[in-house]
Amino acid sequence: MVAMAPASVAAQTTSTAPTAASHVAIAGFAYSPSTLTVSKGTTATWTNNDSAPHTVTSSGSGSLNSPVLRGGGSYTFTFKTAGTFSYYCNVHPFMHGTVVVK
Ligand SMILES: [Cu+2]
Repeated sequence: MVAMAPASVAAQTTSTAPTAASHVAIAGFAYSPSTLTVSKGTTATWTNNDSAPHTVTSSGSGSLNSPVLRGGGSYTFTFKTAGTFSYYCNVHPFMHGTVVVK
């Protein structure tokens, strides 16, 4: 007879990255949240809740480059590299947002 060792059940640790909302609402001529923090590989979605058109356009050399989003329109982008990415609205350059990818 071979004694069977009890199987040890490893405690499952679910890594909880700070709940990274991956959605940005565009409303009232502002991005909300204005700073979105996500983990690498996250697909973020912007949805324009205004009736005015908006864009999601990288400042500098970033890759965000949405078409003009009409009311109800949305844009998605998958962040594959870590970093801090600033963007603005091409129609209303006073609108600014940032995505921090960890
Ligand atoms: Cu705009």
